[in-house]
Amino acid sequence: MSTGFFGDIKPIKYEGPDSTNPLAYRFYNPDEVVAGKRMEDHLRFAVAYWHSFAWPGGDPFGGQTFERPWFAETMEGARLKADVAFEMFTLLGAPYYCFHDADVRPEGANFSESAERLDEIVGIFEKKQKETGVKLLWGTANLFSNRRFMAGAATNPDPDVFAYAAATVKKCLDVTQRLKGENYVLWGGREGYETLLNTDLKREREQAGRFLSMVVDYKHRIGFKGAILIEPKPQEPTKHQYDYDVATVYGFLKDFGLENEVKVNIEQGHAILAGHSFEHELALANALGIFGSIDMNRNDYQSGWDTDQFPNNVPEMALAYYHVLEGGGFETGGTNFDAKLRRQSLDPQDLLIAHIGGMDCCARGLKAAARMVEDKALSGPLEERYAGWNSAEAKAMLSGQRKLEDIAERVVKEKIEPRPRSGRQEFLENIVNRYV
Ligand code: XUL
Ligand code: CO
Repeated sequence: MSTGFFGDIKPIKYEGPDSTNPLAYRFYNPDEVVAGKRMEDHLRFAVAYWHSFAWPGGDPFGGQTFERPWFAETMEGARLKADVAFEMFTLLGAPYYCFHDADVRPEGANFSESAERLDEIVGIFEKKQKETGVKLLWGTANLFSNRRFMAGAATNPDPDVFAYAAATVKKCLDVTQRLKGENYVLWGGREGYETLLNTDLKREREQAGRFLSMVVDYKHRIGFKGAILIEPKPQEPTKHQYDYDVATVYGFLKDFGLENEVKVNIEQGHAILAGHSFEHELALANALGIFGSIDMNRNDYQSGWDTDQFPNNVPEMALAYYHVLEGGGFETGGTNFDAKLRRQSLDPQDLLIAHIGGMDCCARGLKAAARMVEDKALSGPLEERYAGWNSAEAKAMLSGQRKLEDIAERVVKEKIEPRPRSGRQEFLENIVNRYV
């Protein structure tokens, strides 16, 4: 039985690029085959429970703007929220969703009560997943909203907080497994510091390493098949976060011997906050062999914080999916809309329209990316640029067969004078623009 929250709306359908219906897909056509795979199977869209159903519309200067019938922090509210959430997943035809423990159940009086409440809601999710076919892309623990985590979770100076965080992650991993979640995400929202004056960096880093090692160990012991993903972010809410960007996370994983165990969930807005582009983070994760999943959204380029807007820039999406495809596409990962409405977008329909626009934009990006891959539009010129390295002598330099003095001798003997070649940036930019 419908909750009536979205009114009399039929499931959103693909109507093609010429449709002017705001409640239809113009580019996302789940069954359309792109580069040998259905679009739905490429993109693996997920709706984020927190932004769409738990966030009240507040900002630093004002509180709740959204009025939702489930906003009272009660179990009754949590059950209604679950009903509406699955209604929306179904209306959109979104194959996946993601959630934190705190998004789906009200906090209990103690750890055990919170856990019991989570179990009850997870029981509801289990039933609804079966009924609707919607699946869990990833589960995660909220280790940043409650005041107990104000000085960090795993990196807290208080070992009781470390313990509470460990118990929480164990619980969340258990329910993620129960719901057949395909990944488990750790975003270290408060794993960082406000000031170095009260922070022992070395100690906190060791704590984070121990914590993650225990999570990986537990995952194997319960036979969780999904991937463990770290989501990098450089700052906000803390002044400095330890999982700064993909490169920093990789160094951390190497240090604790976890580089083959943990991958990354890369978010567009976090990449921008770190002073990178989204495609930089994706390309680097591919190069390091730790690409896992993406949190899709958009940051306002004029404001220096994480605005979590819905994506609407097709050329950017095209380059993002280009790297996803070049890396072989998603395995357990997918496209999670870690995006929220603007706080003036009050209507239930706004939730649908935002996701429709985001999904269409990703679909256009994917299609452009697939054609670029197929035509070797960028990989062709790239191969050509590095072709010099195919010679026997060049290979010998890289494989350790030459010493510095051998190379120096050859430069003199063969009178080597490098001749610079154009990097052809504008030529390549024009190629990309032909595809979008
Ligand atoms: C915060 C953020 C989180 C994570 C999950 O910036 O991206 O929502 O995706 O904890
Ligand atoms: Co995110």
